[in-house]
Amino acid sequence: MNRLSRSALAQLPQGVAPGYDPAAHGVGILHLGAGAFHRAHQAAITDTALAASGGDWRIAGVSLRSADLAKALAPQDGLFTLIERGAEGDRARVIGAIDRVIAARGAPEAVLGPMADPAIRIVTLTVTEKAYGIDRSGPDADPAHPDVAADLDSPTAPRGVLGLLVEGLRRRRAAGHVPFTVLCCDNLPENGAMLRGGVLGFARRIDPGLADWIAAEVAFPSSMVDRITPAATDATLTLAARLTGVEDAAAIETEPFCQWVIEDRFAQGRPDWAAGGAIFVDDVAPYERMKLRMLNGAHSLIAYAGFIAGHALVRGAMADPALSVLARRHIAAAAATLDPLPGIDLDAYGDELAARFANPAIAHETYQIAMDGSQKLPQRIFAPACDAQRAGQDLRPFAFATAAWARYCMGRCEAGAHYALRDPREAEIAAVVEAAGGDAQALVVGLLRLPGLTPEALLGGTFEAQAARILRDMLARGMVAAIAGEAV
Ligand code: CS2
Repeated sequence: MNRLSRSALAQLPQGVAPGYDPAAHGVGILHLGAGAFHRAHQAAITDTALAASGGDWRIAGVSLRSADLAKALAPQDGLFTLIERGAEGDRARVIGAIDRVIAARGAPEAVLGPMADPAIRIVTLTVTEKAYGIDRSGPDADPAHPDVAADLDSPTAPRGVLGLLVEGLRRRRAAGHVPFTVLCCDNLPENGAMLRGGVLGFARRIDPGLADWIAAEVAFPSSMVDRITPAATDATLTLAARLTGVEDAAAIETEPFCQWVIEDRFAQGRPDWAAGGAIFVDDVAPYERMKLRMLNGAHSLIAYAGFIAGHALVRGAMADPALSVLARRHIAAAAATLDPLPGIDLDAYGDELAARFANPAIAHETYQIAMDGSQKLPQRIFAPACDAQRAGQDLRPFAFATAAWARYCMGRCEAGAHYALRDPREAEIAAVVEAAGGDAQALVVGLLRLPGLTPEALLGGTFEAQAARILRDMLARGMVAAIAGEAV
């Protein structure tokens, strides 16, 4: 079987190849974090935009950690297969929007070169919540984050996100070029303002004049991104080969649903992303809140409660009647904390979420979503819990999700097997678990008091007491019984 590449495009089945000639379009976007999510979302939408309206808007991707993707895509001319898997079956398309992927680890110049090039008009990011090194209370750069600390010591050879952006912008300014627009596409609240705060805080520590220039000249629009994309497996590659007739070492699979809501503040233009379904609005924050609280909040509940109850996959957790009742209860409680959004029916959105979680074609691991809880719970669970408390609404769904996270933080299954927590605050969490010695109250109190984690308003009151009681029940009866008891 031939390997996917530009010369193999002609042999693809009807409708699978990009609807344009990739080689005819230059690169205008540098993307940090070229993982499966970016390729299923922004790259796919950019691909549609290029087919509809053209432009020099192809993407140079950057892998900050591993070189695997760069190696897989190089012989494929950046092409890869995206398989959309839904009730109507599987649909493959080859995406031509990525020009190449750069392996950045130990090679900052490979990223800083393109960043300094005025052809790059937008830098986009999906690097996960923990990679930024932002102190959210500012927002400011967090000098205790390992990448930020290393890059403040050596700002012209950075390895982290803030360091790379600031050095890239410094070079643009030094060369007299206009800066690129910075578009954050991670699941963080007010993600544009958050990243701006981190970048300015970093720049201010090394060069206040540069910080002032960035503050005045660089746009940081916010965006809300959504597409459930599990990690690819060997089965993904086999399916891609069956659907396209060519071999692809970088194929990925995703759900049919795709949403991108963006603030339209691009200093030097942008692709026609609306042609690919993106929505442009003046203020993304309410859309972000909806998605973070309803989708991601319920996802985290399902991940923690489901994982401990023995469900490896989200769809399996949704097939458990009691857990699916709790997922729907959570979605409804999250929706109740939101202001009405013009053009959006929150009930219908919630129903659609439950159906997406249950998609039988998508094998999304609860363990994958459970990762990095300390980075996710504030915007997914604690922020809506604060609003619910203020409005006198039921806190129990949020307390249940928090108790499930605390149970997960214990690091062992009910049968006794240990698993890795995979959280950047793992050492602090382990110390709290150790000190609590199996006492539910001590564990909840200790975890919620990790510095900077939980809003003051949630400490020492009903929310904390409820979470502790629920955790005690989970430990006494086991997660399956606790879920069943909660769902009646
Ligand atoms: C998930 C998200 O892993 C997680 O934490 O909740 O990656 C989720 O699948 C996406 O945000 C969906 O758009």
